[in-house]
Amino acid sequence: MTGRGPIDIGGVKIWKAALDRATQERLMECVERIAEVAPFFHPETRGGRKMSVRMTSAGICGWVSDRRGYRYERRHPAGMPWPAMPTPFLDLWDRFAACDRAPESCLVNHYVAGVRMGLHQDRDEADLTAPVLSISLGDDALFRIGTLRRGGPTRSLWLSSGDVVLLAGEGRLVHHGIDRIRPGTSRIVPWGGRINLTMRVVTGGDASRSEAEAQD
Ligand code: MD6
Ligand code: FE
Repeated sequence: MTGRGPIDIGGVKIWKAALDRATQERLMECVERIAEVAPFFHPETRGGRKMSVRMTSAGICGWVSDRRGYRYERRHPAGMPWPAMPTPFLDLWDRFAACDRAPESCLVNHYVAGVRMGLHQDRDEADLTAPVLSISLGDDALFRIGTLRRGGPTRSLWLSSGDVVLLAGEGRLVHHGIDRIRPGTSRIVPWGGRINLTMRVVTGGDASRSEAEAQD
């Protein structure tokens, strides 16, 4: 059940309170298991600054950033492969993403007080027609949604634990970011703060799929 229909802001779909407490706890257990295998790290920007958000990933590839820039990699910066995409994550993709391709990566972001994520587009994936699905767990976060154009008008709304956001179709390349979290507003995350999961298809569409099939 997805409850009421989603809110639509500039093509970004938001389902408030879409996940019940038991589901949120199950997802959080998956995150804890991911972090045991592939510990959270502070990615570095190309300029050599550490990002304030901590990250890790699950799936066949994970998002990394360092002085060489950002990209998807098959391994964690410490060298281990990323843990497999947990089944409960795949279930959410099936429920919300309306995409015939499976997600190949789930980026796990951890926010604590003072951490923000600047306005950005998600465009490091080869197939920009595939959606990005985002799940919020833990403390409330002020989510800012802009337009396709940088510097356009923005609208903000609070995301809470159990909210689901989909960037698809005309909303896929909309600028968005997190201005701040409201610490202590949830107890779902055992370390405190907020966890955001973003699931994506990373590789190209039909061409790379038939290539992969040809190698089977
Ligand atoms: C966050 N979210 O909620 C940041 N990206 O912490 C994102 O950057 C995001 O919510 C792609 C699709 C949905 C998102
Ligand atoms: Fe994003």
